[in-house]
Formats: sequence, C-alpha cells, structure tokens
Amino acid sequence: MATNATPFPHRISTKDQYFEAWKMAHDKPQEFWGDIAGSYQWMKPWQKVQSGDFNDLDIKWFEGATLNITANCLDRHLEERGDKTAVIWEANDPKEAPITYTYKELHAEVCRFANVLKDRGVKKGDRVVFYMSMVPELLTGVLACARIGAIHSVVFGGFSAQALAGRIQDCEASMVITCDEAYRGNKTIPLKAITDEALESCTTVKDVLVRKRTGGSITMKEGRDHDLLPMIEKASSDCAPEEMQAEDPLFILYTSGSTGKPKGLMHTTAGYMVWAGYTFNNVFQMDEEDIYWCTADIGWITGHSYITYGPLLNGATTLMFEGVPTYPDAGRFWEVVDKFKVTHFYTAPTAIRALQAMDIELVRKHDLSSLKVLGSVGEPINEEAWEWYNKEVGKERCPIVDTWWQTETGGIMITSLAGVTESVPAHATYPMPGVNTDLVDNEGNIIEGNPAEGNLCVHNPWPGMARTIWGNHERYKETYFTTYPGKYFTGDGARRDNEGRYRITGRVDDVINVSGHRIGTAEVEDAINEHPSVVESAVVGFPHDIKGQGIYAYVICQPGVEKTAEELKPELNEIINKVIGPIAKPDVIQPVSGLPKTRSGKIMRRILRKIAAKDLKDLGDTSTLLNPEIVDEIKKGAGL
Ligand code: 7RM
Repeated sequence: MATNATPFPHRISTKDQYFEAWKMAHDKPQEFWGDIAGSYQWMKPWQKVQSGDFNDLDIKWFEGATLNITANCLDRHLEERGDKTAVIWEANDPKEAPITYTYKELHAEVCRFANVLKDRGVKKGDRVVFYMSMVPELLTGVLACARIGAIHSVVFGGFSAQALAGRIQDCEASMVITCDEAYRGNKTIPLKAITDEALESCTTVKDVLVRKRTGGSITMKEGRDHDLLPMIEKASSDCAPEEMQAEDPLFILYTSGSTGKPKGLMHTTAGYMVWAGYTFNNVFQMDEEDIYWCTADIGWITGHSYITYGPLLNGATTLMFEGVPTYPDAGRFWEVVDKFKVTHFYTAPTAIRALQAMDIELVRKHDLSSLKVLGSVGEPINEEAWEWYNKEVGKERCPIVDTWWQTETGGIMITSLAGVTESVPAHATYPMPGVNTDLVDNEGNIIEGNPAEGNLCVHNPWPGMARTIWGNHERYKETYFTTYPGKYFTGDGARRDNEGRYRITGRVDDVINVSGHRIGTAEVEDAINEHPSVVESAVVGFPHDIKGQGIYAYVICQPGVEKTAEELKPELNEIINKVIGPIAKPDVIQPVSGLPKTRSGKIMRRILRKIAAKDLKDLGDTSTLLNPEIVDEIKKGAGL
C-alpha cells in the first residue's frame, strides 16, 4: 500500500512540539481540543467544546455534537484503507489458523452483529453485558453495541458468577453475551454455566447470546438462549450508524476501589473517542504498515481503549490474542511477534517479570527484529524488569512507553511518546497534552518545584475522563473529588524528578494491584468474612516478585476455633472464588487473635503492611494502639 509517512493528523513528532502542544492544551483547551476533534467525522457540530468543572461535576465535551464512534472506527477508513487488515486474531492454540478482518470485512461483521442485536430488540441506551473470552465476537460485539447506541459492559472472564450477577444487576442489563466455554492455555472455563448461575439472581436479562467456541456441553434455556454465530451469519451487513449525542454513554466498566462494591465507571461517546484516538496516535507513533499488539483482555480498560477503539480510530492493524503467555510454552508472546511481524508490543510488567524468570532461550530463539516500540501498562514497572525488556525484547533499539492511566481516565495520561520524548527506566515521565497534574501532600497542599513527591492529582477535566459512576453520581463525587476539593485524586502516589518527569510509586489507598488487576482489599475482606468461623479480617498488599503485589490476609477466627493457615486456605479460597473469582485469592493467610486498632477502632493497616512486607523498620509508635501487645503476636506468627 502506498502511504504517506505521517497520515495521522495532530501527530507530535519532536520534543519541542510536545511541549508546545502541552502548553497550548493548558492555555487554550477549548481551541486545542476543538482543533483535534476536527479530524473526526461528526453528524452535527458541537456548540461548545467543554463545559463543567470539578466543583459542579457536570462535565461535558463537544456538547450539541452528534456522531457515531463506529463510523469513525470503520466507515471513515473504507475508502482509503478498506482492504487493509484491521484485526488479526490469534487463537489460544498456535495450530489453529488465525483469522484476519480487513476494514471492509470488520465493518460488515459489526453491522451483521448490530442487526442481530436489533432483531432481539436491543435499543439505544440498553445495557448489554459481555462475559466472553478473547474471541473475535467480543471485539465486534462491543462495536455492534456502539453502532446501535447500546451501552456495553464487558466483565472479565475470570470473575465469578456472583461478581457477574452483581454487575448485571447494577446496570440492569437486558442481554448477556457469552461463550459456551473459554480456552485458556490447556484449561477451559465454563462461561455459559457460570452465566446460567449468575442469571438465577438477575431479573432484567431477556436474552443470552452464546458464541460457541469449544463445543463443550452446555444447557440452552428455551426462549432465552440463542446460538450467536448462525444468527450473525444470516444477518444483513447493512446497518446505518445510530446518531448519538456527544455525551451519550458509550460503555460502563466495573473496577474496584478502596471501599464498597466495584464501581461502574461510565464513559461517554465523543470525549472518549477523541482521547482514545489522540493518545493512541501520539503515544505509539505508528506508521501505516505497522502491526500493533496489546496483550490485555478486552475485559479491562486497556483492551477497550488500546485493542479496540484507539487502534481502529487510527486505521491501525490491531492483533487480538485469545491465549496466555505461557501456552504452549513461555515463548508464546515472542512466537506471535515473529509470526505476524509485530512492530508495536504493549504488555504488563507482571508478564515481563514472569517471562524474565524463564529460560532466556525462549526469547532469544525468536526473531524479534520487527519490533519498533514497546509499551508497559497496569502497574509500576521495576527497573530490573524495564532493563530486561529493553535489552532482551527491544534489543536496546526500541523506545519503551511506560503508560500510566486508569479505568477512570479512559486513556493514557502520563507517558513518554515513542521516539519523541525520552524513555526513562521505571518512569512514566510526561503528562499528555491536556493533563495538568499536581502532587499534593496529605493536607492537600500543592508541592511546588522539583524534585517532589506526593499524591497524584489532576486539576482539569480532560475529554476521556469517566463522567460518573453508573447510577451513583454522589459516589463519583465522593470517591474522586472530595479528598482534595477541586481536584481529581487518582489514588496513586508519585515522584517528580528535576526535569518534571513522573515516576508512579503505586496506590496510596486500600487498592492492591495484583498482576495488573485492581483488587479492593475491602472486597476481599467481605468475602473472607462470609466464612462461618471468621470474625474479622484485614487484607493488605505486599511486594511480590512476579505479581508486583501479592494478597496477604490476616484472619481472626471465632473463639474456640483453632484453624491453621493450611486449614483455612482451601476454605477461604473456595469462598473467594465464589464471591469474586480466582484472581482475588490470597497468597498468604495468617490466623491472628486480634488486629492492631487505634482507640477509635480503626485497623492500623500501616503496621499490617509492614509485617506482610517483612519490613520491621519504622513500625512507628505502637503504644497509642488500643491493643499494642497484638503487634508482637502478629510478628511472631509471621515468622519475624
Ligand atoms: C490502565 C489500568 C489503574 C491503576 C493505577 C495505578 C496502576 C497503571 C501504571 C500504573 C504505574 C503505570 N487501569 N497503573 N498503569 N502504575 N505505572 N504505567 O491499568 O484501572 O485497571 O488500574 O493501575 O496504580 O491507579 S486500571
């Protein structure tokens, strides 16, 4: 394909241009974002680029405009790159043939799927929950929803029936789309059976569409359950994009916080589109012929913004992988890079660390010379993993973009731009244009100057930010905007170096990040407390070589119940599997007779974190505790 080297509008190509763009976005955000939005396709123009602020929290971008995001992901490219590969799908089993879709084919497939949804009565504003593995229909299905204005909510296939049910109930979904079973390495996961169990407690779901994948045995409920693939095959490939308001919801995605149940973050259409498109374009700096692979699952925000929307908005080729990094062996990632000549590779530090621990020949025997850019996302990357990634995967010739962002932010917020601004080991580095960051101390005072360390906040609205928590705007305000009034508080701590570059140090709240998965300690505690012998528990994170953080649970059993950690483990795991899913299983369980508490009855988690980390320096003053004697007992129990 004959292509222009830089067909991408608003591409930042030099470090000076980055600083100029950042300043422009800072000084004149309305003009800056109006200009960028101009390169997308709109049905009606906007009246105002942005309104609302962090006090009223009635944030709107491109109000008055109408559009359809799939027209921008698909239709807009048909003329220029209709025959270009849009999606490459690689199966769990390397022997199974990959599937590719050109932009034309993807367009047709999304339209067919959209017609299936319409035929089942799905309308604009209805919620459709996806509980699937990484089959092509997960990607085409979310786009089909967007095509007709239905709101998608993808639930990661590792969550339990109860967790799935909670999400379906919270957003009152009318449809669930699932698979018979998922392939995951040499295992299968019974997604349909889990869905059936979840639906026992859900009253809003009228239809279940089942994408057959393994052919494993499932039960189909007459009238409710339908076989998806034959329906798609029969449907017409003609489906006009629904005209959506800029602020119409596009999707809901559930994520864990420090308290309470998972929150359904709601993202809207126009701002999210502009943010996903702009960030993808500038962070990855792809050329027209490049092949991009993000190893995330579409069940997480990374898969929404950087497998699906971001790449397709930019007319890129995006690879979607059904499998896991260690099947059939731990060289699978590199085999796939070689097989498809991947140029841009985006993964999580936990995967890097896990593969780093394996035989190096698994990396070296594959040809990785196609790679141009490497990315990291999901958790802080330690220097050792960064250096290994740079040396063994990038052969010291690929810039690394360490991209810091969150489900709430919709897209990348702090990162270097590949080959444009410098990569610094373990540093996310510079905020994107339009992101005005502050480090604040615990009292909310802004820490001026460099270097600095504090709680990371953003003090201006940006197009991609979540607009609310589904059904609970008060909780949205309370969670993100009251700790430091007038600012969005990220929950992360960060340092800023003399050049103004950020290094994210990790969560400063009660969220732990296990293998890049966000887990609320309160959720795990609630699950553990369901055990009939458990009186109380406290869950904290601790440093883990591969997972980044592990889960450490301190558990108090009823008087007279003398259970060892070994006895508790399978019983607690069973409950956690049932309530949340296997991703939340504790690595360490320690039975204790009490927990360190302040005089007001609050658990002193700081002490528990130190003990879990086997770090007894600066335990601090424990004499003010209600029960100081407990600290020695817990230390002893931890083998310290
Ligand atoms: C994209 C995503 C968000 C939390 C966030 C951080 C941590 C993500 C980085 C990172 C250090 C990074 N969304 N985090 N990226 N920490 N460096 N590059 O992961 O909502 O699932 O998690 O993940 O703590 O608050 S998420």
